[in-house]
Amino acid sequence: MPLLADQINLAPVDGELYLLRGFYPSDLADRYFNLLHQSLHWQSEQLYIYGRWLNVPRLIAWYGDERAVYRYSRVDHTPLPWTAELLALKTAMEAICRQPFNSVLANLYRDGQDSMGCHADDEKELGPNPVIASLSFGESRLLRFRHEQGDRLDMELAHGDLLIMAGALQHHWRHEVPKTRKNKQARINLTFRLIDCG
Ligand SMILES: O=C(O)CCC(=O)C(=O)O
Ligand SMILES: [Mn+2]
Repeated sequence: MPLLADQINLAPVDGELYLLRGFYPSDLADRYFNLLHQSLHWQSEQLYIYGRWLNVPRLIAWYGDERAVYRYSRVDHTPLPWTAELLALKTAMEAICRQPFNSVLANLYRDGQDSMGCHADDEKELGPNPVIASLSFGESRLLRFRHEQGDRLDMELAHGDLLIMAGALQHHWRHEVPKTRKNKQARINLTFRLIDCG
């Protein structure tokens, strides 16, 4: 059964992808962008990839329930306690997705040289078919999906947009935010997740 019956599923095969453009109108999205930009505990991070520690090309911050520790690339990510704004956004995401979330990864892309490599959100603590609610604030950036058979799906995520990934998407599609030579200002993306704390 589709997660959002009143939305078109944009994934042509093997998963569910719903894009709600302007979910937050621009004045409210401006407020969220400014609050999050100023108040989140942005950190640069190193990941162990192909036998080397590399700097991640963006800033990140993890927030969530105390027990919702998320492990990837050999690093345990212990969440900071929810802020008032993140809690308000989480509640809104839970209402639209009709399921709880217990953590959020915040990404800050400072300019067009900040990026996220191709990956699937398929860590086992997210469960087999995770629902992930992804909010974008600030500058627009391209999110590119790549199907295992070669199909490509590009979407420009803009200020206030909400993207929901669900169903089998993470098994068959990977996604990335490529670097760009275009002049880009800062963008914040929040991905709300439900982590199985065991
Ligand atoms: O910045 C985005 O739109 C994507 C973020 C993402 O894929 C992630 O946090 O796992
Ligand atoms: Mn992702």
